[in-house]
Amino acid sequence: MSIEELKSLLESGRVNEDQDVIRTYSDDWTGRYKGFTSTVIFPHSTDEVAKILSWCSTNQVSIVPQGGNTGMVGGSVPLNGELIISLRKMDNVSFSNTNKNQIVAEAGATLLKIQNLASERGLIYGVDFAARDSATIGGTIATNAGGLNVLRYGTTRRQIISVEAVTGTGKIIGNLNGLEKDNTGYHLPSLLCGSEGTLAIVTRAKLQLWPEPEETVAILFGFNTIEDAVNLTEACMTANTEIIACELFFQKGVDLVRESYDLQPLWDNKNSIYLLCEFAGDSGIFDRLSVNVLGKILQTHDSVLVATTDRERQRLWQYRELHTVAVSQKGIPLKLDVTIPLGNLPHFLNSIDTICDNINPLSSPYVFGHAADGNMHLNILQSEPNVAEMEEEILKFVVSLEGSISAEHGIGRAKAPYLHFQRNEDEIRLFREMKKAFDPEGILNPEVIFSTGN
Ligand code: FAD
Ligand code: 2HG
Ligand code: ZN
Repeated sequence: MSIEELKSLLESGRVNEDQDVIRTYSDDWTGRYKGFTSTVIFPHSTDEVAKILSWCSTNQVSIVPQGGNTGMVGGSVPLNGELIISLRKMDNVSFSNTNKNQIVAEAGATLLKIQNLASERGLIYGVDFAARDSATIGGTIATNAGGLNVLRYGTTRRQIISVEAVTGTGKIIGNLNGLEKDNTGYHLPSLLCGSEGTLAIVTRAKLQLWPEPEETVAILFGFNTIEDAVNLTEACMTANTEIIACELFFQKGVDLVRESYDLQPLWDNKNSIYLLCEFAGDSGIFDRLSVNVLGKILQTHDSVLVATTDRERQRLWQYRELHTVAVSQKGIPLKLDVTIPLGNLPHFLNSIDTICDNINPLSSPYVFGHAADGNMHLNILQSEPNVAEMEEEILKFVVSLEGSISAEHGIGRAKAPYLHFQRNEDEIRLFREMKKAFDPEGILNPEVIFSTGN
């Protein structure tokens, strides 16, 4: 077996062995996972992906599928010299011929590309987050990405109507029929969504679009206690069907963002727990908000900023969206993406500093996330040399609070050793058998989701 044989099966220029190019694909976005490989392959079509995987399977060559390489759990880089299959050259998007509210996207198309096309028809794509200009549709399907608007539109799984993919033996499966109702056996879009490149390489998908709201209003609230912030989250969700996002962050994170970017302070008083709520619907949102449960808070609370124009909204969103980049400019954090049931969220959040401090007094946790989903992101700087201990203790705490050890970023390599915290032996055995059915030689992302310990 030689890479020359694979090259001969493909058009020229698909296989890149230039180490300067490869380097930019080998390390992950967070800087925590540094890989190496001899080769990055850039297929231009589903048939080419099929040829590559058929050859890799026959020759037992392991590969890592890669989209925008913005994943947060070390799933997209070759830690053991696997070949990288980058889907970036497959990035065509077009409206469906058979359904005006659907888009057909190749796996390498970015979220932004899809959002831009959707807006040409006054429509939107339901998944959005800060890495929109580089995260791809294939990567977001593989991780079942969530983001800022899950509350209204659900995770990626809810947006995919049909999917086409290539299995570990090079077989093309799925379809792009775009039918919401299609109960013909197992539902491949659901199964492949969240499979993190371990079952098949997603090549194309048909995506559902939603009507663009007439008006969007963002309101930033400041609180002194986590309980108050969580209470407002619950009140918004119960009383207001127009809520679209509800993000929680803290003064420590805002200070870090302001240190890295030239942003104004938000307000002068001491309210240091921030809840950024966004509402979208027909025009007149603010009037409707003023008469429901938020009315009293809007009139009496002294830490409230209302943004009704796109410019004002973007200004408020920067304080939240820039957290990830601002933290990574300080160092390589231990990242934990977890879900906690809302009722247990105050206890969780009030305990994190103490847990970290007890394990390593020098550690510095930053916490922010999607409050309505109970999805919190812990970014712990200076956790060395206690990373494993801290990770294990916090994830056990999450499980004890009936939460999930992975909310929206996946298991990847980072959480593979902890899968058994959440999934029992029978489930993990079944997962392995499913992998074997799709990828009998075990060439697709061999160390992702499963570790030798579970
Ligand atoms: P990659 O990082 O390239 O890959 C991720 C995983 O998917 C890997 O296991 C890879 O092998 C697999 N994969 C990639 N493409 C394919 C394919 N075509 N077929 C099969 N498997 C494939 N995530 C959220 O959920 N919500 C957020 O709010 C959010 N915000 C972010 C903000 C920033 C600033 C950054 C840097 C990241 C954020 N992320 C968020 C994480 C990340 O963007 C998502 O996990 C995204 O889905 C990854 O897409 P990608 O194309 O970069 O995939
Ligand atoms: C977000 O919500 C992303 O901003 C990234 O999911 C989270 O940096 C992180 O840990
Ligand atoms: Zn997130």
